[in-house]
Amino acid sequence: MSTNRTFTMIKPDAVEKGHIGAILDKITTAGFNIVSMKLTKLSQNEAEAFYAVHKERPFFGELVQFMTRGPIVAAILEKDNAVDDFRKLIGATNPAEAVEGTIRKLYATSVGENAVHGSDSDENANIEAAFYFSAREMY
Ligand code: FUP
Repeated sequence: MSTNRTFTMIKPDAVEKGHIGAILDKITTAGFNIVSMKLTKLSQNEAEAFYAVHKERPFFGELVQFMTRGPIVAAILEKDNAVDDFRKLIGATNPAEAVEGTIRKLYATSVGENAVHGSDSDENANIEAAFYFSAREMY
């Protein structure tokens, strides 16, 4: 996968509240092309594997419980400078610190239930995209 791609999830809190459409609109209006997308649900094992980097953190159990409580939308997005530009579009992990107009400022409720994920590097974007999508699902 080229380095102008990033990976995102619309998390269970935002899906439950009916924000899929509004969030996808923000994403495409900001100039990202959707090159892969699916509505899916993580199992306990899948959530633990996806967030393995956080497994020693005190919030790990809560994070896995949250991420498995309902469906998510997983997507690969394409744009110049995708990883950094998408992190700007979603805002800080804690919505209280997120800039006005960012997706987390608009739709997140707490540091845990923060509406969306965005990869933090090209390397992780590749790993995370491959977690959800086969090569033939990346358009
Ligand atoms: P981000 O890259 O902004 O998604 O944030 P991190 O990689 O630091 O954290 C990953 C996920 O862990 C966050 F989306 C939510 C969860 N988290 C908590 O629940 N509590 C914390 O104190 C920090 C992160």
